[in-house]
Amino acid sequence: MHKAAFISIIGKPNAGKSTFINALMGQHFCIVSPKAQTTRHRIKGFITTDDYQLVFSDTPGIIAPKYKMQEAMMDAMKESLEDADLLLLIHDETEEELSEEVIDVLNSFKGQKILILNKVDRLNEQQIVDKTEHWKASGHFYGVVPFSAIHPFNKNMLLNFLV
Ligand SMILES: Nc1nc2c(ncn2[C@@H]2O[C@H](COP(=O)(O)OP(=O)(O)OP(=O)(O)O)[C@@H](O)[C@H]2O)c(=O)[nH]1
Ligand SMILES: [Mg+2]
Repeated sequence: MHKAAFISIIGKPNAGKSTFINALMGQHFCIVSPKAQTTRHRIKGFITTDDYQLVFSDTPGIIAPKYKMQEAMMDAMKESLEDADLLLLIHDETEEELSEEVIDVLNSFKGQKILILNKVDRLNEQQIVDKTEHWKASGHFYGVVPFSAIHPFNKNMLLNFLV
């Protein structure tokens, strides 16, 4: 059976959204930089196999907008959610809490939500287990997947999970 899904990638600035899409695509096409707010527009990535097609939409980092361009960036992010089947929140493992802005976006999305606990290359196994359990218990997400966008060893497992 051929499956297709639109997947919206959201998260705070610098969480690793663009690196994440690059990791899944296995080639570089998103802009990645250590400076926050690198992604200003929606960028799409496609993974097509005989069995499925996944379309990823990269989005600007979620912030409380302070000026016009940031408002436009947040509009672009919200627009990406309108046609999404699935939402992936890319979350930096060092962040203990979800920001108010992120929670608002999560609450506005009616489909399934998955938290990607990113940058776990900086953690030991016990820390990974503890943080994964913490986010599972938050009740916001259908699933929580520990990941490292720069060392994506479990990339195929993640793709299978998404499919
Ligand atoms: N250690 C580590 N660093 C990561 C990982 N993923 C991303 N980074 C780093 O985090 C920084 C931000 O990555 P981006 O992919 O540009 O982040 P973004 O969420 O797209 O940022 P904006 O587009 O600005 O919202 C870069 O310096 C990345 O190299 C990871 O899995 N582990
Ligand atoms: Mg980006």
